[in-house]
Amino acid sequence: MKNRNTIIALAITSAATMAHADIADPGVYSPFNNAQAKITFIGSSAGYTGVMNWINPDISASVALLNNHESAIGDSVILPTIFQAGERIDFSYEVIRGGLDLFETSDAADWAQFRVDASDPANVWIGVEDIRLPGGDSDYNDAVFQVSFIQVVPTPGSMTLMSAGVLMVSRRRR
Ligand SMILES: [Ca+2]
Ligand SMILES: [Ca+2]
Repeated sequence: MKNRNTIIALAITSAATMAHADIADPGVYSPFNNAQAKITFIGSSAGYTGVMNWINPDISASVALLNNHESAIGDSVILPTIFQAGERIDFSYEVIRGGLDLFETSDAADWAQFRVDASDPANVWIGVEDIRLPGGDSDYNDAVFQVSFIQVVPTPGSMTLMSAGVLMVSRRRR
């Protein structure tokens, strides 16, 4: 419990720091080839309820990932796609209870709702302001997520399955 409180405090401090940044493109980019992206819920201090979605360009649709009031801190989702270095990932945040709204990192008109800290490109933080500016209080802690990139073996699906099999075998031996 102490750890969780520390994480929330860090999330809120970090988001507050980010609030002073200028409006910038909140796009997240893979720093690696053959990377998986894991989205982790860091914390929330908000009255409204919202859902973080991944905008999947392959199907032009949003995929719900995490909820700022229902997800537990540390809950994570791995996106079902392998990203190449420099490939952009966009998200949307939909407020589903409170001041209903939808914010997309792919829409410049919504960029002010997001603050991104990519100082560690393999562990990017996204803070959301869930009330459309200038109405919102710009605390950017209404929902905070981390996007972690993990390099995977650069092989076709069969090889990935094989390596997974090897991993299972080695675990059984223990
Ligand atoms: Ca706010
Ligand atoms: Ca807040």
